[in-house]
Amino acid sequence: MIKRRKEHRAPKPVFLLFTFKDANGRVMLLPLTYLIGSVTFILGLKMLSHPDSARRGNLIAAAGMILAILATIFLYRDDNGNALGNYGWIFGGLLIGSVVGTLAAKKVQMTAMPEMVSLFNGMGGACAMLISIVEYHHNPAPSAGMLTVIVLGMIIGTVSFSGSVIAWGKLNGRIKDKAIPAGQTINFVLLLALVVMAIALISGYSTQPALFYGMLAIAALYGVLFVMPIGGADMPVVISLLNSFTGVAAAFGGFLYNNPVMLTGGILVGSAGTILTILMCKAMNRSLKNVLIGSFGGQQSGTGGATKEQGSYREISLTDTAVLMAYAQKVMIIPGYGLAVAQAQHACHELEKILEDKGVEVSYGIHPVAGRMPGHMNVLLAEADVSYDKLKEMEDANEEMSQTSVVLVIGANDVVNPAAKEDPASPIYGMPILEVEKAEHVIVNKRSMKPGYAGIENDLFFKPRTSMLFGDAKKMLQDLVGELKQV
Ligand code: TAP
Repeated sequence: MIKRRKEHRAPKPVFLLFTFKDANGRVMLLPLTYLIGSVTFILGLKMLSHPDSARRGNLIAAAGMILAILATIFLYRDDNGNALGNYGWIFGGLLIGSVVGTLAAKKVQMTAMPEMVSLFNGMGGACAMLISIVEYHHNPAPSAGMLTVIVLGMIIGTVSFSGSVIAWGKLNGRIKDKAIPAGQTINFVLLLALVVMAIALISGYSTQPALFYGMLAIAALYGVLFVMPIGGADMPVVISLLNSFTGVAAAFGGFLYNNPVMLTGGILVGSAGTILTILMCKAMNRSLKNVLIGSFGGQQSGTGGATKEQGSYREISLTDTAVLMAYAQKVMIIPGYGLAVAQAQHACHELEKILEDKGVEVSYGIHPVAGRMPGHMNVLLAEADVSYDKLKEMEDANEEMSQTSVVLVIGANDVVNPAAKEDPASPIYGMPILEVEKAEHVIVNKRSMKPGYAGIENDLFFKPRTSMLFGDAKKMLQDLVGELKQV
């Protein structure tokens, strides 16, 4: 039987929750573990910003969270001194969640990581939604402040849940991009309805539960319609935005339960997600305003084929590539999604080492949205032990481009497409790119002339300094290393 709390305690100011002694001067362990949880979460987040420390940071933050969860389960006491109880339900849920999460994370391919992140993020939104529903029913006469927190947590959590599920479906191809006729107007009307209904409920104008559940349904619909038309190169922005929504919704949960670790975690996820959203917007040249009203370029993702007559392209052999690189002074490697698909990161590191043995200076030009998730290329190359110092951010890489003898583009397409600078009609126009065409020689490795994620053809392949080296990235790199051993 699930025990229910009959009465809700009045919310206390959050800063009081870190008080470590009770009225009798006894040390209270629970706030102490919350402080440890919060500190480890902040430390972990900080460590995630560098590939060398990221794995450790993740483990430290996870350990702190486990401590906070276990402490809540065993040390929490309500105002009447009662423990949480319901241990069967709690540990049943924990067990199922842990098994499903562990299996999913172990099984997932690197290329499917964004989908999984999106789905897990949606689960966070669903939790925030459920917390709000439960607390709505546990509080027969909530104050306006508490109702505001419940309603906001419910709306934001629900939008994040339904939006993330749609994003997950779109990333794995189950749901196609769909333009919604008058979508912006519909979204605006839905938002307006949510605001009016929230005011009616919070002000006490109406106390009907139907109003609460009506808002929940509208928020779910808004999440679907908000993400549905977004496609192509704009997807990462939406995912990080939904991530920040989940963080904010969780922070509202922290307010409800006077739980500082939930509040800290929620605020950190919310603010980190917002910062990432802004950075992504900048990297993809989308304004945040457009993101918020669900009005993106909405390009078809990876479905189109080359349509415009471009003229001819030049092919280069593996042997010529090896010679060109062996005698180059400076080589810059531009990794893209294809490198991840081919799992060619180790072969790429081999190429770097053999070139350096021949006295060639090697670096990597990293575009912020290369691949399919933020930091994708950094993670991939770190996995192959490529030194972090060799990775150049886009701006620095572009500065060096004109002094680079050979640029080797491996499985990258959109992030080196000059249409972003040159063609105002292009859907990716305005997106900053790696300006590889400024290098002395550009060699592009991919399997065919097919477009990349944005579904548009690439003028770079037809430029006079560009040569195409067709083939799977891993096989090409292994063969190239073999050739270089002969040079
Ligand atoms: P893409 O533009 O997607 O191009 C990847 C290229 O790799 C394709 O043209 C493909 O051509 C080639 N390829 C695939 N498998 C290969 C293999 N085994 N060996 C060699 N080449 C292979 O990638 P990008 O330049 O990295 O750009 C990323 C795109 O994804 C951007 O549009 C970005 O906005 C979008 N996006 C990014 C993110 C984040 S946060 N990074 C998330 C979602 C979407 P072939 O088929 O001819 O081989």
